[in-house]
Amino acid sequence: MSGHGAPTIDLTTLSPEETSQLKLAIVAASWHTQIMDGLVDGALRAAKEAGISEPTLLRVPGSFELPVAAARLAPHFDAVVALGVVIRGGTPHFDYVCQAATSGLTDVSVRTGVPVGFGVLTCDTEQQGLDRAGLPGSKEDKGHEAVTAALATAVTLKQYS
Ligand code: DLZ
Repeated sequence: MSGHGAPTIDLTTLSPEETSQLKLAIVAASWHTQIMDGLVDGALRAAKEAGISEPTLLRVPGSFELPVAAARLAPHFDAVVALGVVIRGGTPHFDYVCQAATSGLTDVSVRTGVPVGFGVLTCDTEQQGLDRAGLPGSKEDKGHEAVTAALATAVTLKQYS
């Protein structure tokens, strides 16, 4: 999947009165530290730009644990963002972890009606993760993007709550 075609969602075009009132939780896995640090920094930067100074940040061991953490927090927040990095190895483990994280987070989002931003990188190589981590030299900033998408969705859905 290429990043080509992604929308430009500028948080400054959303009403700061609305976004700054949103309760945001970030759940973040811990594998692949350097890439994860970039994703978490990007997510916190996006939250700050939206006027959310202190989002809840919860760390879990791996991406497999993201859905249960998101499920526990979602009822208490307006938006949840899940961050993780899964890198393909020599066994089918990659597919199971990616599938569990993706379907689990989708289930949380649909079941609770709380937007869950998907900031889980599923990569063939470490370099692909570094390219998307929002680090100096990265081409993309997926932690920032995931927060922006979740907050924009939360603002859109708020009128139907
Ligand atoms: C076991 C495992 C492996 C091999 N690789 C990754 C990975 O690349 N990224 C990640 O977030 N987690 C990985 N894990 C850990 C699982 O997500 C999970 O934490 C363990 O299977 C324990 O439930």
